Amino acid sequence: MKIIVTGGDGFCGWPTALGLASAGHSVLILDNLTRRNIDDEISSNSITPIASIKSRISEANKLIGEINFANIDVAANPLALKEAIKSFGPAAIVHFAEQRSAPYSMIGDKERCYTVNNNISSTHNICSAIVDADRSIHLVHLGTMGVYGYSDIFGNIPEGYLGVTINSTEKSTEILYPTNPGSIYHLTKSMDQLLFQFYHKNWGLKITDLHQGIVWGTQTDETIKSDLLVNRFDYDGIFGTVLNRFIVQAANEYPLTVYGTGGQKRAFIHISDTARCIRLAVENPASKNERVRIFNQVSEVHSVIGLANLFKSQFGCNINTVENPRKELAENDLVVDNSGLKNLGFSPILLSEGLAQDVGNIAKVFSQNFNKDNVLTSPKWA
Ligand code: USQ
Repeated sequence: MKIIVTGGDGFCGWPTALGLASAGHSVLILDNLTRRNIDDEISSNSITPIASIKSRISEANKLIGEINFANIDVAANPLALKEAIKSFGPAAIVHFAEQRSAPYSMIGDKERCYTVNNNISSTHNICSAIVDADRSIHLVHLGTMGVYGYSDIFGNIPEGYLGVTINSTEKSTEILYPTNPGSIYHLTKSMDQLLFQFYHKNWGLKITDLHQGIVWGTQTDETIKSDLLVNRFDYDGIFGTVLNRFIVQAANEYPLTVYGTGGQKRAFIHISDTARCIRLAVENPASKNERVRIFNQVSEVHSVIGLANLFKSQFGCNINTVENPRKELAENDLVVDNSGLKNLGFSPILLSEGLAQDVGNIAKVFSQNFNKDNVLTSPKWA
């Protein structure tokens, strides 16, 4: 199958693109390399040294499969996007081309505007281009669990749609789950959902929206094959996510940074499972008449303090409880339905299996790139 991966140079996009190529698909990555530029802007670095896109692509064609690249800004250049879609002729487009950091989106006016303009335009430009290019293209979008908020106010989190009974008619129906974003970034993913609903209603676009939890780990079966294919691994206070930060902190004997009480429960998924789930969604497309298909792309739920205590007992780490820079519930319960992807064959990697190995790898190979000045750099939500 021919597949376009927008944002295919990023943390989730790159291993996904490799996974699809390895499975025999022909992949075209569209990316403007903005994530690399943001590293310079915020004086941060991936702890793993990532190769240039040119080296990545050339090595991937030698070792993995058919994979090409075009430097296109999907948000700013809708004409180039449409031309690329028309000339490549994909059966599916996997859309990662969004600014994905909640803290980055809360730094200030410039970052709020960039996140909204970039994320909403990229999603809209892709939907609009599909209408003109070929309406049979299946769009697979990487959404986030954060669109739901993280409370149990409506019970367990369903897959996108909430069953309700209308007071005035006493009729039961399902509505798009009421969003409760906790950052400008999460707000853009909530807004994406309305774009999908409209493009599906009006033009019948086939869309799968994957509400993913927090990704951990860094390497997949493909990225591990060569230094030139290695995935990025963020640990800073802006792009590093909690479990990966704990992995890097443990490897560098840095006290684990628990925000607030650590009572926040979140859903997690390993990076290899991100790539596998996207492949499952692509190879089992939503049908034309189905509503926008929404799956929760998650493996397991942990509290932040639970993770910190696990690391403490396994690796003897110290825990540093710091003031929470975010406005979020101090504690929450979270139970998530992930039956959609499981019904397609998803069998999650759980934390205990890969954890020690990941910590060991980082400790051995990449520790010299750790800069402790980049750890407590989150902006405040206030
Ligand atoms: N946290 C800590 N210590 C840290 C870092 C974070 O206690 O050093 C806490 C935060 O306060 C928060 C939780 O850990 O309660 C998760 O924070 P995070 O930075 O790991 O994740 P988040 O900002 O929610 O965003 C990440 C990705 C985003 C994705 C989202 C999935 O950056 O792209 O959509 O995870 S989810 O969280 O399920 O919405």
